[in-house]
Amino acid sequence: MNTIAYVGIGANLGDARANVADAIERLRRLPDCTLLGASGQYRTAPIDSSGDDYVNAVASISTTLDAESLLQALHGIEQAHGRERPYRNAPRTLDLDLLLYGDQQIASPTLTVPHPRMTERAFVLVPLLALAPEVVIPGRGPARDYAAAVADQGISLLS
Ligand code: PH2
Ligand code: MG
Ligand code: MG
Repeated sequence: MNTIAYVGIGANLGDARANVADAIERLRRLPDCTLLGASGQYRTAPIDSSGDDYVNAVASISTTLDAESLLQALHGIEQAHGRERPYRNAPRTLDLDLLLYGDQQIASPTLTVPHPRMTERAFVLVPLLALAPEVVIPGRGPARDYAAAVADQGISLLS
């Protein structure tokens, strides 16, 4: 069965724009996945994090992978970019977060979907709504209902 999943993409180390673009290409080539779309790239101020401004985007895929397998595939792409985790929310070459997996709500030791903080973050909501204005967050309702509350967070579309 095919499930539509949304992936949050972030980078603020190295050539962040190139890393985000490469991540989207790797998602396109991922086995058992079809890339449906990707937002533009946004420059965003770090939230609960340090270092340079981030580059963020969101991609949508259709996949036959289950959520845990998709998460492993996302970690593989992070590893290909030399992702290191010296401490929580450290600057990173590439971060891929599984935001939404169909209409499922998942709370396992390794995975929480919908992503628990996605409704509080413009760097997720703004690209997500650009890509999928009607998207509904399981258990929380339309994503657009949360946009006003994050309007004060710094974010700008890169050309
Ligand atoms: N990711 C975080 C923490 N803070 N801030 C921005 N602007 N963009 C991110 O992708 C980001 C963050 C944890 O993954
Ligand atoms: Mg993240
Ligand atoms: Mg992550």
